[in-house]
Amino acid sequence: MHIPSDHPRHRSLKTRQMLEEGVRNGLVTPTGMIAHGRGEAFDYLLGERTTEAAREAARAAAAHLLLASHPVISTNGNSSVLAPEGLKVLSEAVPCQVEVNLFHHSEDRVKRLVEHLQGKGLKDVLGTNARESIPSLTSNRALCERDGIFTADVVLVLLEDGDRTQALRDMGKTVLSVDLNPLSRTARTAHVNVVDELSRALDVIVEYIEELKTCPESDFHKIIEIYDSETNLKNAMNAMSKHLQSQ
Ligand code: PTJ
Repeated sequence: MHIPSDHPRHRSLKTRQMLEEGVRNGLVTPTGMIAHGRGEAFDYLLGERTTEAAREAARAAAAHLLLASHPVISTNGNSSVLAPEGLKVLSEAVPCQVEVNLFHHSEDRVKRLVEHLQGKGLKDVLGTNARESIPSLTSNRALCERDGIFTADVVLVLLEDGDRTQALRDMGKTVLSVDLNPLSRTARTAHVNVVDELSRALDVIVEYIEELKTCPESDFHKIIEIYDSETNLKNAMNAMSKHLQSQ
């Protein structure tokens, strides 16, 4: 369907179209549409902009990624279809691996997503050799690659509300996440959660990666030390509340 470029919700409608196509191509799970609707609602509350709180979280996430010895970006159906360019730029900027990890898991879908990302120019995409399992998780999200998420020291989790973040933390890993919902289990459990729309969040993290690369490593430690996740999530909720009151 043609979406006029002057439509006030052009971007949002195009994004929905991408997800719809993703479902048709077997990349996105049908419930990915529901997850996206939840995200859109929170983005509306935010005013569809990157807040100061999100920038602060993105800076802390960048510092963690630069200090990591084995960072991995975990991507699912929605994030792989919504932001392949962002994933490519970030994975090259750090640099780090990208691993396809699915809740609604099937080998066929993992393979399709790995090929989709490779087609977008990503090089080091894992997921098809998921023979390890994250302890204490009963869902298929536990499946991961030995040379990827299983042995990573820092994992960036994109768009999920569940129990994997706690399980990854229990394995001693640092968990970073992007989730527009500041109340989600993932957002509240991660060491750093960026409350922002995925593509915007990846852009800002990359911006900070490039900026911090010119700084001494001691600066990364300082950024991480002063970062307080609970306060950041409260600031994100305050930004939503202020935006609502300004309407
Ligand atoms: O591809 P699969 O099988 O791994 O499934 C992926 C989905 C996304 C369907 C699955 O992880 C899921 O059901 O997710 P949840 O539990 O609905 O959580 C998704 C979270 O991401 C919610 O808290 C949403 O607010 C948030 N979200 C959705 N879209 C965006 C987003 N956050 C940032 N940017 C978005 N575009």
